[in-house]
Amino acid sequence: MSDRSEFVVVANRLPVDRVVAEDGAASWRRSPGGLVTAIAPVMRSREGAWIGWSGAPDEELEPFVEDGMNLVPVPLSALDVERYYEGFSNATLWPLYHDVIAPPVYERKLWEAYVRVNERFAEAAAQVAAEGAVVWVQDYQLQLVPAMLRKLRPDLRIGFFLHIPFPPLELFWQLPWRRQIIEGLLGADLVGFQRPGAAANFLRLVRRLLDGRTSGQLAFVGDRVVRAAAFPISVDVQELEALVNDPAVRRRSEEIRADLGGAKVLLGVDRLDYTKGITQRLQAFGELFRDGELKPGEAAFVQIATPSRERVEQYRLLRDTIEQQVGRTNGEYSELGVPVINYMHTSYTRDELAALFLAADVMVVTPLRDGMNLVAKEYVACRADHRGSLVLSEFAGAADELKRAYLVNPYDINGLKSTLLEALRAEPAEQARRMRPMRRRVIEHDVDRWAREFLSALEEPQHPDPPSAR
Ligand code: ADQ
Repeated sequence: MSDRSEFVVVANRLPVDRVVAEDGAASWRRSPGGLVTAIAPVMRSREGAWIGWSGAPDEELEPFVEDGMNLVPVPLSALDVERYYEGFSNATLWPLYHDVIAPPVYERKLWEAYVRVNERFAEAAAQVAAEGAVVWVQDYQLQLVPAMLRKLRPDLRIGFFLHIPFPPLELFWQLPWRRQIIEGLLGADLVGFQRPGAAANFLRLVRRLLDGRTSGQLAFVGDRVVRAAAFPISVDVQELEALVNDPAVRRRSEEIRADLGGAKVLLGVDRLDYTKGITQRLQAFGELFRDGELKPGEAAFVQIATPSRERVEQYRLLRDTIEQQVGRTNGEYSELGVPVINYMHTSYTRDELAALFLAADVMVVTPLRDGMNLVAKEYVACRADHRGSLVLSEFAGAADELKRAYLVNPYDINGLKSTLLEALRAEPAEQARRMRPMRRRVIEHDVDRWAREFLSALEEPQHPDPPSAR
């Protein structure tokens, strides 16, 4: 690998997962997901480097090349994982940035670990980046990196993208380290968010917390100008279209429908996370049987929940809650061999997911808060047949673009119930009328376009002069 790179991505995780073969031999495989797909071509054409953690604690690895990408591992000790990753990132920032759905944990030792690990990432980036290189920092785990890196390497062009929501001032104000986080982000030249409202929240904090000046999307920080704007992330439409055109995937989708005995299929696909509104949607669905609106065999819910953050207390509790709820609902309303909810706590391959999307009459995406939600866009990208209905929470970033979905407030269980019924009963013509414009949007704004637009905004020539001082 060449010494220094013109393009550097800094993310909590490397874009590869370790796979262990039956004979015990370990190798790397590119991680699934749009981010890697979108950035991989840029990495190759610019001989870029990707800085991130391997996923295993206490592991020191030398830089290596995989799938044409230069990978630079940053080690995390078991204590770092506990305090920086599970602690400050996932027990403090995650709930704070998602409307405090769960109470955030504010602990000084978690913050100290966050600072220490952010420094390590910034130092790694400073070593790898060539003179004047473009560095793109990803997500909430690394919000201090832009300022730390700028201090070490003022020559770099630094971008930051936040994949999760950015909270309003009234919530962000709780954070004991609120000032440091805003100053950390202001080290970037461009700070990207999923929604325009998030960028506005950030700029308001710059004014109120730092007494900074802003104008439109720009913040004026000393002699620098920082731009904050929305770049809604998307999916790899080509990959999904290829999957649903695969005869094996189509056959599998028929099989799934047959296994469910001809019932209408409602589908939920999420990481098992309290932000995703899984309990609310299952509650609403169960009540439709109680009310006699649905009968077993007429409609079946398939809920796939990927195991996630299982060492964080709130996630363990949520798993128990959902499993109890599924058990109770099935216990009350199922008939022999005809469960009303099919619940799978596991990760699926992309093929199997695509088959499920094709099999689903109603895709149910009801997060209480979500930066974007790619599942909603994946469903739309898979439905080239213009069939199926999408029920989508107003609190997902995707609702800004997928306006023809059945939009719901997931806290409103009665509203959710009537919307599920409406979506279930939609005629094919109505399904197509809604699906067509949503597909147009997703096809035109795919993940490639997202990466290109962010990077060209980052590389644009300098912004206008700051307005004169007040
Ligand atoms: P997540 O919270 O992880 O992402 P989401 O956007 O829905 O949420 O992405 C999940 C991805 O994992 C999707 O591609 C989905 O297909 C896949 N997935 C989910 N369950 C799966 C399963 N059981 N098996 C296999 N794959 C599964 C964060 C933010 C989002 C934002 C994204 C990207 O919280 O708001 O959209 O980053 O910026």
